[in-house]
Amino acid sequence: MRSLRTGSSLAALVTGAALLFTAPAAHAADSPLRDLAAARGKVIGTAVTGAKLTGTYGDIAGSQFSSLTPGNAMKWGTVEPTQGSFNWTEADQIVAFAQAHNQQVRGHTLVWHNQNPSWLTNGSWTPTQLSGLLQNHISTEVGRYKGKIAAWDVVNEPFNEDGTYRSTLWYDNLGADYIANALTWAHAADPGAKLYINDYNVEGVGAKSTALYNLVKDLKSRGVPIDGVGLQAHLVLGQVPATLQQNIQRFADLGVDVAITELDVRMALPADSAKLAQQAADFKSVVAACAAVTRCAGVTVWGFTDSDSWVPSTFPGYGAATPYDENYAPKPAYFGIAQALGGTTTTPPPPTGACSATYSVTSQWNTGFTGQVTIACSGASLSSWKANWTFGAGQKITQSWNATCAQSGTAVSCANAPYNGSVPDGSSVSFGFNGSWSGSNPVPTVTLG
Ligand code: G2I
Repeated sequence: MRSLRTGSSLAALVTGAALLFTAPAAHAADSPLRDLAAARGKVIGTAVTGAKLTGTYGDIAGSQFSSLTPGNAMKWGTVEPTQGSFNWTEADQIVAFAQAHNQQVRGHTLVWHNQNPSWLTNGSWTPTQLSGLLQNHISTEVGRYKGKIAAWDVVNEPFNEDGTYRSTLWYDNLGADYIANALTWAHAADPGAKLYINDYNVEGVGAKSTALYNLVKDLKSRGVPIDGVGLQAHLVLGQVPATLQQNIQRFADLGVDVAITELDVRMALPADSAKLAQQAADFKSVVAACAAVTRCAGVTVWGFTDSDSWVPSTFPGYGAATPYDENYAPKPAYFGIAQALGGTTTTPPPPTGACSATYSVTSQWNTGFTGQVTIACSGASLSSWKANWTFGAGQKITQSWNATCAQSGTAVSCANAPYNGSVPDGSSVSFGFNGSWSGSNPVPTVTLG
């Protein structure tokens, strides 16, 4: 029973699962990732979308991670869409959520060539004006969150692949010193925040990471406030650079912190068990490389669920790049991270000879929510089904689809629709519902009958 009980600590956060026929070993992680990371003095973070921070997404973001990075909410184009007119709504929301969950915030990002407001990119500015705009932007944003941001990605993606400076609005008009100035202005606005330069394809030793290394060395020798480098780590399956740990170590030896800031590992779709196992090994080796170097502060994943990842829209045909699947079930990659942080649990074997039901809250608002139950069979099959559960906090089903649901008091029973009673071996069916809630909306355990 021990494995089932320890499994429930994670499962209760994520899903309610019930098994018919044979119970598989439910080797979910024994501790949340954030506790495993904290025990090693590391931070484990995720990029988030503010509007999604409710229901199961909010539960996982708040319980598994010790740091949040706003995926888009703090970018210049988001916070100042019209010159002088600010929208801090999503950024404030994420910072408040983080504080409520005792999490750090990684501010992202102040100086970049993407996602700038059109008034800025379409304007024609003298270098002096542009420099003034940048200083004002940094002072305003860093000042607003003074004391609330652990680390800022001050400058994002300044280099080309060959290690030369990228031609941008900033470099072309202000020269390379836009970087030193941005760091200096950020430090003035919040002397307590750690200030980073962040880039991609700088994970292994190479021309681009060496350019970053030389820049940091130069900045330090000039007394410019630079605390760390962010290695984004948008990786391709099976391609973790062999020199990752060595590269982290050389920055540490230079006297700066290192963070893995945007880890994901994309694969050609569809995913299969071999690819997911390779992905677990990749996540594990990246986290292990950070864990091995004292000055590596931690690892942030760029979205924790495949339903909230930039990959599929940017790389058509690729995806499944994060540690949780689209239904918020932890993937082998989740367990790879846990293992690298000293967790002792292993990847759960797929259920054998069983059909199981998994409940998740896919969205939630002030009085209502949408839920989904997926019934999956492996080594077994069903020709009809009923999913039953008890609502523990007064929730009421108001509408359902792909099943006929009845509620009597707290007891809910949903029977298959005429067209989806059959669940062959190796397949799954899902149904959805809307419900009302107040106070809390805990995830129930579903039994099949
Ligand atoms: O591109 C991946 C990341 C590379 N490093 C810097 C990160 O800031 C960057 O994040 C991504 C976001 O995850 C995406 O969500 O940056 C993209 C833009 O370069 C973001 O994509 C944008 C879409 O392009 C917009 O169409 C969309 O309106 O996200 C916006 C908000 O969903």
